[in-house]
Amino acid sequence: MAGEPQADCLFCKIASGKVPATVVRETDTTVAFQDINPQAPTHVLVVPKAHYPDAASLAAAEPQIAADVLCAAEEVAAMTGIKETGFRIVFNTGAGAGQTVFHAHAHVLGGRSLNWPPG
Ligand code: IU
Repeated sequence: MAGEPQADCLFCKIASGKVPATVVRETDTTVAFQDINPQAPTHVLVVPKAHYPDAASLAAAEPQIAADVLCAAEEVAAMTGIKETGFRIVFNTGAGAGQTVFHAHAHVLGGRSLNWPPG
């Protein structure tokens, strides 16, 4: 069924606590944890507990949970002090855009100057 946890999905396992991660925030529908390979002084991933392969399919199927992910990203930015200095929320969507883990996730990045356009 759409949104059900997938046994072979790393972020489903992190969201359910089966695989450890440094969790910084959790809500009924989302989990936020430190990226294992940070690209900025603050680099947190926000994932929905429901499994959708990318942010676009999440938004199409569950717009309220997509909004929850965005709100959680804002709260992570406030908690980590990057809201004041500027931060970026990134949803790599599809392998061609650099997505490597096919469970929807927001990257919350900040703590250094961020270039535009991204690479
Ligand atoms: P991407 O947008 O799918 O490329 O992002 C996947 C992110 O997941 C990437 O930044 C990885 O460093 C991160 N990650 C992680 O935090 N823990 C893991 O065990 C694995 C990937 I695999």
